[in-house]
Amino acid sequence: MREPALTDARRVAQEALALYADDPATREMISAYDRRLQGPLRIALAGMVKAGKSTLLNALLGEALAATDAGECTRVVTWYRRADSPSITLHPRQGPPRRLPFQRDNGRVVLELGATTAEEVDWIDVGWPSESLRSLILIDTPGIASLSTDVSARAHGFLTQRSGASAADAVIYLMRHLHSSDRGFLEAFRDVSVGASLTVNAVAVLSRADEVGSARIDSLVSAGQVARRYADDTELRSLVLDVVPVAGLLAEAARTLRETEFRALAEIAALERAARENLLVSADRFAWVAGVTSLSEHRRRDLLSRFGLFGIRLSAALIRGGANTSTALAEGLVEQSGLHALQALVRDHFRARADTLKVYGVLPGLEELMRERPRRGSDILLAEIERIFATTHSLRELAVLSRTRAGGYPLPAEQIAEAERIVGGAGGTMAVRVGLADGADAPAVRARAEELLARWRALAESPLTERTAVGLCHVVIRSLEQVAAETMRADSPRRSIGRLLPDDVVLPR
Ligand SMILES: Nc1nc2c(ncn2[C@@H]2O[C@H](COP(=O)(O)OP(=O)(O)OP(=O)(O)O)[C@@H](O)[C@H]2O)c(=O)[nH]1
Ligand SMILES: [Mg+2]
Repeated sequence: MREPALTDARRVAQEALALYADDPATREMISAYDRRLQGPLRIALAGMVKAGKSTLLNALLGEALAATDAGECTRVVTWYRRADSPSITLHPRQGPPRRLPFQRDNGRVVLELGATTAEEVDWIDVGWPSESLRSLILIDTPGIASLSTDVSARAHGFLTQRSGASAADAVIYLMRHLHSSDRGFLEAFRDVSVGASLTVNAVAVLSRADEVGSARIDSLVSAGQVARRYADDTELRSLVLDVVPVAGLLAEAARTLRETEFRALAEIAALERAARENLLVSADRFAWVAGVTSLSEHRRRDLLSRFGLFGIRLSAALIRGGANTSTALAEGLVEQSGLHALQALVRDHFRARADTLKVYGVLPGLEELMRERPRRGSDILLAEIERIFATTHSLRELAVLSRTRAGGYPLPAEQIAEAERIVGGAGGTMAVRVGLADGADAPAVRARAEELLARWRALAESPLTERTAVGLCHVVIRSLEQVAAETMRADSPRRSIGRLLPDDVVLPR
């Protein structure tokens, strides 16, 4: 099922191209918007310096491609998109784009900027033959240190650009602790995203989660508690849809685990308990103490940089618990890293709404462009954009969701929570929308939808309901009607009922 608004938005773009046929500069901008509508969803990874963005990008890709730590290329906005063969293009701030030579160092792409400095680069486009990029473009951004530095300002500028044709459709925001700069950044992003505020395209990651509990084996449990506290924080709730803890380093190492690494970790796991615990007391000790294993200091340091002390401890525990192949260990580590939870958020909140998010991002940009350059016929297209926003249900759902998160409706908390779920705030499957377990059968979902419909219709008609809340009720009612109609179509009990929105893309795994 295609999102009808996407077809409408593409038609507006085509008509705008015809309208500005004699103005190449405007046409180029409109074409860029049209490419954004046609292309895969663009997800940017953002956050402060060294939050773990590039590491997490690699974990999502399943390949250690993006450079981490030092180097000029960590200071440039870099796009990773699918291509049949590797190609890297540098887009300078001034002058035409040019192909870049590159080398791989231990898998990672090392870009050779030559005489060009990061400051002179607008962005870098990496085309890579990766299946994980079939449905997504991942955008790595430089760390935001303080807005006074040029690099930070550029990362900030990229992420908060006003409905630009090259903007991201959604953001994964990494934070190690909730810092005031994080709030400032998220607010800026919310304020500029697509005309109205749009919290619904941002999720937060409590990153480097293994470090929360000083690499103790229960670190991720502590990180989970911190993330839940953040997720309930009223201010943060209005900025991001959810907060999940992720140990990106662990996920990256697990998804690129080598057989030799598995054997080294298995050797550590097989040590007698006292010797093992003694070796794993601290990273320094692990690197320095010789003679306990057959591993050279160099190999031990390699393991530390790939897995972290926590990753080594956890691997030993998993191997001792029965993960006796590299595949089993990799699966166990990915599960523990929190990557799956993040992938589920990306699936439910971003991919399931990919078309809607693109339209929500692009139309205000086209609108602004035509308002700045009015000519005969542009008012008709502007009216069409207004009509699309007013009548497209999925766009209205996003607007409602963003407003409920910001506390914008005069209704009790339980009703707000229910409304959020019904418009897709907890994910797009119909069972989840009506508050049942994912996978519930069609008759149960229909019965529950009918029950909720009766309740929300009564609320909409009650003289006690405030006017602003009535608007919310109508959107909720329409969503429930769609759920009920869809369950009618799913007449066979074996046919699973899916999402209200398209979901034909494969998650990076
Ligand atoms: N322990 C631990 N270290 C991590 C994790 N993720 C990243 N790191 C380390 O943190 C450092 C920075 O990681 P990057 O992925 O380069 O961080 P970044 O946010 O891309 O950094 P900039 O682009 O320079 O802002 C590296 O040394 C990583 O190995 C993690 O989950 N756990
Ligand atoms: Mg980086």
